[in-house]
Amino acid sequence: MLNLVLFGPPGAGKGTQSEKLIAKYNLIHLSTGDLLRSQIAAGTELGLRAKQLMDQGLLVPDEVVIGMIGHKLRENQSALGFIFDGFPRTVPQAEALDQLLAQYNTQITTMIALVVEDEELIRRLLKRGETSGRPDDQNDELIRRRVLEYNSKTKPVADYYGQQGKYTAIDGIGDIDTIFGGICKELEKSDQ
Ligand code: B4P
Repeated sequence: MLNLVLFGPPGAGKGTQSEKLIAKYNLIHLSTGDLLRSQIAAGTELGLRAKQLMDQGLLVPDEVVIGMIGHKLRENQSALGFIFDGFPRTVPQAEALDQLLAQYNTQITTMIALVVEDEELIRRLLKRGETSGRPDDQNDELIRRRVLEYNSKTKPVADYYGQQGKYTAIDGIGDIDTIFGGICKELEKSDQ
């Protein structure tokens, strides 16, 4: 069973590569960003609280995203594997994910980190903001805040998986299909 954490800063290509990976490996895609945006679109209380934080480039509280992922795992108990996109984003989220997966006698198999320098991230997200309508992609200052949140709260998650021997870094700059090829090669290596 393949349980992949696709990791990287905002704009690194997690969502872009997830789409291609789901098609190839028949995995269930769990993106906390997408789950939160669907709560916002539905106008739920959780969505309203999350929107206030997301619009400021801040992370949503751990218990909120852990609860959402726990619910999705229960709904998809017979799945052949998962791709976690944008989750875990803090060490407590990573610890909670291990505990959740242990309930189903499974664990994270690999973490792939897409490495992209800050200025390229900002350029990509500003470009996406021209068409996405996402409030958190709209201005340079807000995007820089998201990158700062990543550097202070999310980066330590890489060490968490590194200590378990599950961390692999992939260059996230360049052609989307070439990056995808590199990820597939790593996954097939770790499956042997
Ligand atoms: P996310 O939805 O996860 O947003 P993201 O990090 O911006 O997306 P992603 O990184 O997937 O974008 P992609 O590279 O695909 O989170 C949004 C917010 O939700 C967070 O800021 C936070 O507030 C909240 N949140 C989510 N999860 C949370 C959690 N676990 N805990 C707490 N809060 C949480 O795409 C970026 C752009 O780059 C696209 O336009 C794409 O076309 C382009 N691109 C991709 N690859 C490229 C390449 N190789 N070359 C050039 N451009 C490329």
